[in-house]
Amino acid sequence: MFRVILLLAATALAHGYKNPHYAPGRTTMVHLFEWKWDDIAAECERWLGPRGFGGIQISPPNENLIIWSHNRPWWERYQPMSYQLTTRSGNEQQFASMVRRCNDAGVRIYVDAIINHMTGTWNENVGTGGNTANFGQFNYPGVPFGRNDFNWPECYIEPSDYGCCPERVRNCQLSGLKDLNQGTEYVRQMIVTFMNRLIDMGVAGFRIDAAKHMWPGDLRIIYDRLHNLNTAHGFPSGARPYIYQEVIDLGGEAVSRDEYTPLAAVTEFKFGMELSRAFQGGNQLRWLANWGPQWNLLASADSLVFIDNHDNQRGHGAGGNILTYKQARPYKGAIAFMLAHPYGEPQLMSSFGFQNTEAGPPMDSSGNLISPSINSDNTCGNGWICEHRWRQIYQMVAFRNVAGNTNINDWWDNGSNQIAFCRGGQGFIAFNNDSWDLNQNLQTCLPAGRYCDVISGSKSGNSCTGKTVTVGNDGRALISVGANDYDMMLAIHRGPESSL
Ligand code: QV4
Ligand code: CA
Repeated sequence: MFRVILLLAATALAHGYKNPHYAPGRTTMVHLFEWKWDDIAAECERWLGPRGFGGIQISPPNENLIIWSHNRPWWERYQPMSYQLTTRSGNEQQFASMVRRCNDAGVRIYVDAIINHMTGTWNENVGTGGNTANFGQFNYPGVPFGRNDFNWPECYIEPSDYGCCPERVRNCQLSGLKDLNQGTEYVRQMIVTFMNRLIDMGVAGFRIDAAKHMWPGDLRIIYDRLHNLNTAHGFPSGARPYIYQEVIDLGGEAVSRDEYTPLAAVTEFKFGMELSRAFQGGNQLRWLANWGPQWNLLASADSLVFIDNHDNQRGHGAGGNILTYKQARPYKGAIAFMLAHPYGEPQLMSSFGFQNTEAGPPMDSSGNLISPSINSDNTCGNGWICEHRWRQIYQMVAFRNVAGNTNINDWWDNGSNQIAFCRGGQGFIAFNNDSWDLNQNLQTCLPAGRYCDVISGSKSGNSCTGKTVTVGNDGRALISVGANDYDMMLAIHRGPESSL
């Protein structure tokens, strides 16, 4: 009996960490990779808030090692020097002001928390906050951490360890990054203090970097010591932070995603891999009719999903052949499917352009980040891609908000790569990834009327700059997506962006 109660209590707690606590009517977060805090605050007010985005994953906010020997690569931010809030993205005061301004605009902030490790061993040893370290001594005075706070004896994770040896995956060094021992009270305290400071400043949750490399039992203790979200930032009282743990589990490893779902949400890497394959033509779209757990994906409520992330868009982490902004047409198709489908908690990637997979974000010769410029057509410049400002993508964020918690109904397919479905009576979408045109009279489930296809254009007064769809009294409409159309999908919904 007691055990049952304990289990129920643990489940209830885990459930608490799986709610992103978006403002009402919002559903989607975007990773603003390597953006500065001041720019994010402005983006919340001028774009993300008004367009209905739910939240932002930010780059790690705590001090990292400056790595000039690799010309300040993006990955230097995954080598912590301390928990002081000073990075190339900004200082503590700028961070606090960003969180306040974004929450006021209805947009939540989620922090990428690097708590598995500190830095590797380097010749350079100064951090973005001015702290130094003695790597040979495992000495990080900025925290402070010393030898006893790390796992001993020192060992390195070998590729073969992933198949056999959970204790090596958890207690050895990932890429030579000095591995903290979260089993010690002092280390937990430092981590919890860091995370609670962020919660008190108004953040809504965390991505737990390298969660696979930490013991679930230690993580549970850390999560349970976190404060409730700050009600002065508009969160309901008693709200637990949203936590999504980075566990790359494509099957066949000694550590499984299922060890982490009892604690909180988990990144579902199979999601982007399978959709990338399908939208590149490696699998027929009709098979997506049962998209979800039947594809061996996590339960929907456990799952943070995305097409690409900052690792696999450049060949780091696991899983090849991931669609990115570089294959714009199929990428937009996969993103539209993700946002139109009710499965999972979706996250968009917003990138800087790159050729070299190590290259850092746009910066000047002193290493200062260069802000994105905003063009008159809403796109970005100065080297920033801003996928979240592509019409086909932000319009689908609005589609998802309108679809709300409806299910899929009236699935249609042509037995190949033309598919269509409704979201209750709220929205309708069709895809054509075949080499011939789609011209069908389909059930849209929408009230009779005229709708603007938010993919090929947008509403302008009472007309549409793209395709107009006329829905009859029976809910049916002629749907056309040519094989050579600029985009492979058509989407209409009951929101103001689409109803004419
Ligand atoms: C090098 C050698 C090592 C050697 C070491 C000695 O490669 O063999 O032991 O020197 O010091 C960078 C360099 C890497 C270097 C390392 C240590 O690329 O060559 O080791 O620094 O100084 C990012 C990058 C890594 C980068 C790391 C730290 O992807 O290349 O390493 O940041 O700067 C697995 C994990 C998963 C992980 C994924 C990449 O299960 O958790 O690999 N994903 C997350 C993040 C990711 C980040 C980390 C984890 C580490 O998403 O961006 O790695 O925080 O799948
Ligand atoms: Ca570890």
